[in-house]
Amino acid sequence: MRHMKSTESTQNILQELDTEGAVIIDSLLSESLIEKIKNDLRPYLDASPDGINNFSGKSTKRIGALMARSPACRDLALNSLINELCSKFLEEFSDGYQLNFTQAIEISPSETTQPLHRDRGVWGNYLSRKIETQFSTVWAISDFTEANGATRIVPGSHKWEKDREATEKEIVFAEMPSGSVLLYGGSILHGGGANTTKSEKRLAVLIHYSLSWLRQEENQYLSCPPNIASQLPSELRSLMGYSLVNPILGFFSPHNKKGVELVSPKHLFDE
Ligand SMILES: O=C(O)CCC(=O)C(=O)O
Ligand SMILES: [Fe+2]
Repeated sequence: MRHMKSTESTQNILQELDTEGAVIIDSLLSESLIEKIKNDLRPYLDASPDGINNFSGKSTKRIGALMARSPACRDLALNSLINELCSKFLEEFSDGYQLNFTQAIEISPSETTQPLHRDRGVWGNYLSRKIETQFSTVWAISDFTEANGATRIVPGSHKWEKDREATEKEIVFAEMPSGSVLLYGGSILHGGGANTTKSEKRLAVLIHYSLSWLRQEENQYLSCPPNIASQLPSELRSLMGYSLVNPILGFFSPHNKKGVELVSPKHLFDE
């Protein structure tokens, strides 16, 4: 897996994403933001049960609704380098992009490998593979090592025929220090790793963005309803879908507002 610095040109990062299908940007987050993220997430992780099968992971906790639950994770969603890369990565396929999915994933000792998959699978097989569906980020909140469950990636598999299976030799591990971020698209084969350590937990925050005309995988309006969204930066609300996509997609008709019809959800917040 290629590691790049955050000072690398966006063109070079996108070039690597195109050829290999994934890339790591090292050390983007400050120690203090990492601590804030851990503190925000801990009560929810502690209250969450493990998963129920080998995909969700029987020694793995997953929690969503991160924009509502974690002020520190909002900084990740809005990270300017990530948004610049995402915008360029998806611009060919849509008038814009949106927040698609937020999840913290904590992999504990004894977890086995998650089956390799392509994240675009959530939309079925209806879309041409020529259309990129998403831009995905996996933020390392703990260090990621092969032993503690670093994400497994199959470089190049975003250009493979759908049914080709990866051999063990073709799989690499997204090892990275905390504060780094793994980037990939909807078509690359990947999955969470096994945790073979005695006591280390691997903590990640996944923030995925998708084409603004696709149904969001995580329902952002229920995860972060208007009463909470009203306290967030306007830019983040727009990203979650409280906005129009040119010129009319996503309109609503406000209650009790005479003569106001087919407007942007921004009206909810008097914008
Ligand atoms: O936990 C990971 O490293 C990856 C998880 C993943 O790919 C998924 O749940 O879709
Ligand atoms: Fe995945």
